[in-house]
Amino acid sequence: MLDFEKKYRVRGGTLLGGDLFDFWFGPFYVGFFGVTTIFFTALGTLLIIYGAAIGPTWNIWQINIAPPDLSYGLGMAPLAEGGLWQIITFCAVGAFVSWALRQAEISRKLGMGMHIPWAYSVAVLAYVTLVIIRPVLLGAWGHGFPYGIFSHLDWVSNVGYQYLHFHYNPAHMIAITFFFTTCLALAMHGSLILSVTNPKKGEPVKTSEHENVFFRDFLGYSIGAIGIHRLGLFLALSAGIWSAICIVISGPFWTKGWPEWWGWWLNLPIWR
Ligand code: UQ2
Repeated sequence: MLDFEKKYRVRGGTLLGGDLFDFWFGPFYVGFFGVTTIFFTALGTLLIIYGAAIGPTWNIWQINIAPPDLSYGLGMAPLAEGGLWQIITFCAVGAFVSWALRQAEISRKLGMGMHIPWAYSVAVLAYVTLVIIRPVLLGAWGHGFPYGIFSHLDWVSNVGYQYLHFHYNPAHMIAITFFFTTCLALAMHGSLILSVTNPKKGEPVKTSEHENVFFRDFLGYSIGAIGIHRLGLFLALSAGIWSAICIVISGPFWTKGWPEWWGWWLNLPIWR
């Protein structure tokens, strides 16, 4: 234990299990949700390995665990016919939700806000949208994506072509813009922090005043030390939320090609 850790290793703040799992394993907080995270992760991983073992290849790029055929609808399928995919998906969601709740328990212990579990939940939402929400709205688990390195890339490509040109999806455009802007903001922030903490040899580390002055000289505006973190969180969460939106509307809301959606613009009476 590092000397300052003693102060922060406090009892309580648990959501479930009371004091039962309120202890540490080495540097790791355990908690009820630490136990459930390990359980779902171990079971899911073993099922993936089993799925690979009954499959045709051990080539890491080609291993594929596919969802059931569309004909199974929202029912259960035999293990080798997509049933494994269904149980693995259940384990994944169980592990992700457990992880978010473990973050919430640790945040409560430390008297912090719930920003971290909520932010992580947005990433989980994007996954849940792909493998649960959209398949349920479309009426078949077979609409989920397959678990495999190349197979999931093929799925993305095929679903993209199903809508003729996915880049015309306006929510996809917004999501991409948020991903790129997140990268820009993190590049600006990371480079600024490394700059002030790595001065010339013999010079002292620079302060937040230097950070503000750099951007006021450079752009005429500084968003501030807390501001850049709020902006970064907003940009990153927006990227995840618009990703979930862009895929959930493809099929359940819009079944034609996305280029055609822009007909609303070309059909405006102003062009007549
Ligand atoms: C800043 C600031 C930081 C930063 C950064 C800025 C002292 C340590 C990167 C500059 C950020 C600006 C001007 C906003 C850019 C807007 C977008 C949409 C990318 O001012 O305060 O704190 O890290």
